Amino acid sequence: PFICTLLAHPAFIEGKCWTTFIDQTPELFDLVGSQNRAQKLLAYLGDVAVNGSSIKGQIGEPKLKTDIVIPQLRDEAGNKIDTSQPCTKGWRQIILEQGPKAFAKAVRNYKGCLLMDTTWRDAHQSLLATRVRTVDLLNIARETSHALHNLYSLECWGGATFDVAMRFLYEDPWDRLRKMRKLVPNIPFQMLLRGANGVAYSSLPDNAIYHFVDQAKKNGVDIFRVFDALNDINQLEVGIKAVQKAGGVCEGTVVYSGDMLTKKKYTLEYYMDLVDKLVALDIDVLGIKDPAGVLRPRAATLLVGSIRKKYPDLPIHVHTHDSAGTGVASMVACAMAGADAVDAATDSLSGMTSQPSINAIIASLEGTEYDPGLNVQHVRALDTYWSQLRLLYSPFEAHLTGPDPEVYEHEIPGGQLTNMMFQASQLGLGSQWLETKKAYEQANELLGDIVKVTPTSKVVGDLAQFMVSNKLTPEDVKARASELDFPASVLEFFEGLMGQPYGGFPEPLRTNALRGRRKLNQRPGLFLEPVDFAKVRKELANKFGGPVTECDVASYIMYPKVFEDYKKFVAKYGDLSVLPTKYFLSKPEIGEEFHVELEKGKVLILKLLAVGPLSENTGQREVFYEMNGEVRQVTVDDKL
Ligand code: 3PY
Ligand code: ZN
Repeated sequence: PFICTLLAHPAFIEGKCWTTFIDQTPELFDLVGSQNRAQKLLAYLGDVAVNGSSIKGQIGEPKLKTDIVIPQLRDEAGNKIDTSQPCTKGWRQIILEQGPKAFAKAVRNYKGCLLMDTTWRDAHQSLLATRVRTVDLLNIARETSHALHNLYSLECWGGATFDVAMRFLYEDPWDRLRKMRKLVPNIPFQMLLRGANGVAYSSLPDNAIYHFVDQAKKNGVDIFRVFDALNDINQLEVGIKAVQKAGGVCEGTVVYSGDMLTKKKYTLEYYMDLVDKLVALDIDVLGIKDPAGVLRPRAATLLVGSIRKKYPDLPIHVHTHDSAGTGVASMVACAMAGADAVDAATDSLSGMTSQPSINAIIASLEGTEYDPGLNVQHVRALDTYWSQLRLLYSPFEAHLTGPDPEVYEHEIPGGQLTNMMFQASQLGLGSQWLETKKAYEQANELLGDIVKVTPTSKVVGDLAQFMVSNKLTPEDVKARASELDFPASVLEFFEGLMGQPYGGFPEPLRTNALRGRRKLNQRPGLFLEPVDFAKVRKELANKFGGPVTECDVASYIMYPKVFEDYKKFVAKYGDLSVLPTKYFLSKPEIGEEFHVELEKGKVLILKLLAVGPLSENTGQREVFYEMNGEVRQVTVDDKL
C-alpha cells in the first residue's frame, strides 16, 4: 500500500519527487497508517458479518434499529443553546484554581444538596454489565457539560469500567478518560478507587497505587472516592495518601452494611469510629457508600445527622443503589439530615440495582432549601439520549422486573445482583436463583458477616455459588472445611489478602479452610515487593514494541493478562472504540451505509455488499465491503 500511495501522490505524479521527498511528506505515512487501520477495521467487520459479535455476555442483537437522535438543549425562551463547544462553567473551576480544600469548603457552603450523576459509571455497571462504550459517552458529552454544569461531579471512571473496557470492549480506559475530559472540562470527574486494591480485586504494592492514582489525576480525574471492601482503615489509608500526594480531591469513604437500627454488628458507634479515623487522615469529603441499597431513610437520617452534628464543616456525599426501591426516599432523608451531595442516575438508567432517578430526586427537592440547582428541562432532554442507548445495549440487560425487598436479607450489592441474575438466567438456573440468594446470606454469615462490596462481595458470591452447586448447607461447610476445595477468592480472603475484617476472621473455619497456608494479620501491602517500574517498561517494550506510556504501565500492573490480550486484539483489529456500537455488536444489512471517523477528518463510508459462500476447502468466506467508493474484500474463517 505504501508504494501505491507514493505512486498516487500528486507530487510524484508531477515529477517533483526529490530525494528527501519521503522525509518531507509525512502524510504518506498517515495514509499508510489509515489504510492499515481501515484494513484492520474491515477484518473486524468481516468477522462480525460471518460469525456475529463475540462480545462476552451479549445475548441477541440491539433492539434499537434507528439512528440515535442527539437532544437539542434550549434556553428559557426556547432558543437553541449552542453546544458545539463544551460549557466552561462548573465546580471544577474551583478545584483547578483553588484546590481540594477550597472545593470542599465551597461545597459545604452551598445552600442546596448537590448531585453526582453516575450514568457514565455505576448506572451502566449496575444495569448493563458495564458495557457502555466510549463513543456513546462522547456523543453526549458536550450536551452533558451544558445541561449538568452544576453537578457536584460526574462519576465516569474506575470501579469495573477499567477492567471491562480492556477485557470486553477492547478499549483503552485512559484514552476514554482523556477524550471525555476534553469534551467535559467543567464538571468534576469522579472515580471509584478500591483503596489498596486500586481498580483490581486484591491488594497491590503501595507504589503501584501511588503510580496509578497519579496517572488518573494527570489524565483527568478530579475526585477520588476511596473505599475499602472491609472498611479496613489501614487499607483505606494507602488510597487516601496516594490521592493526597497526587493532588486530587479525597473522598474517604465508609461502606454501609446491614441495618444499623436492627442488626448488631455494624452500629452507629462502629460508623462514627470509622469516620473519626478518616477525618484524622485529613480527607476532603466524607463518602458514605451503600452498595446494596440497604440504607433506609430512618437509618440515613440518624447516620448523616450524627456525622453532621459532630463534624459541622465536613462535606458528606452519599451513594446508594435503588434495589429495594427506597433510594429516592433515602437520598431525600440524607439531604434533609445535612448531606452536601447525593448520587442519582439519568432516568432511563436508574432504579432497581442502579442509582435512584435524578428527576425523582430533583422533583422531591425542587423549591426546598435542598434544591440541587439543575435545569429540569435539560436533565430530561439528556435522558432522551439515554433512553435510546438503553435499547442499543439491550443485549446486556439482566431483565430485572421490579424492586427486590429481599435485599435487606441477602445484602447483595447492586452490580453483583444484576450479574448473578444474568448468570443464573444464562445457565437456565431460574429456580436456583432464589436458592443462590439464600446461600449468599448464609455464606456471609459463615464468613463472619463481612462488609460486602468489590472484592469481598465476590468472595461471598463465589462461596454461595459453591454451596449451591455442591449442595452444601452452612453446617456442611463448617464440618467439612478441611477437605473442601474452596474457590480461590475465599482462600485469598482467609489469607488476609483483602485486609482484616472487623471483628476478625471466623474460626475454626479460616484455619481449617487454609490448611497450612499463610495467615496475614497486617495489611498485605506490607508483604508485597514494590513494583520495579523500569523493569515493567522494558518488559512492555520488548513485548509490544513502540513507546511505552505510563498509562500502559499502570494498566499492565493492574491487569497483566487482560492488558496483553487487549494489545493483541488491537494489533489484529485496530482501535475499535471509534466504531459505532450498532456495528460493533451486529452486522449491517446488505447495502446499509454507515460512517466511521477513524480520527478527526478521516471518515470511512462503509457499505456491506455481500458475504460469499463457504469454501469447503478452507472453511472460509469472502466478505465484500464498499469503502469510500471502492470495493474491498476480506477473507474470514467461518467459526459457526
Ligand atoms: C466497584 O468497586 O466496582 C463498585 O461498584 C463497588 O460498589
Ligand atoms: Zn455503587
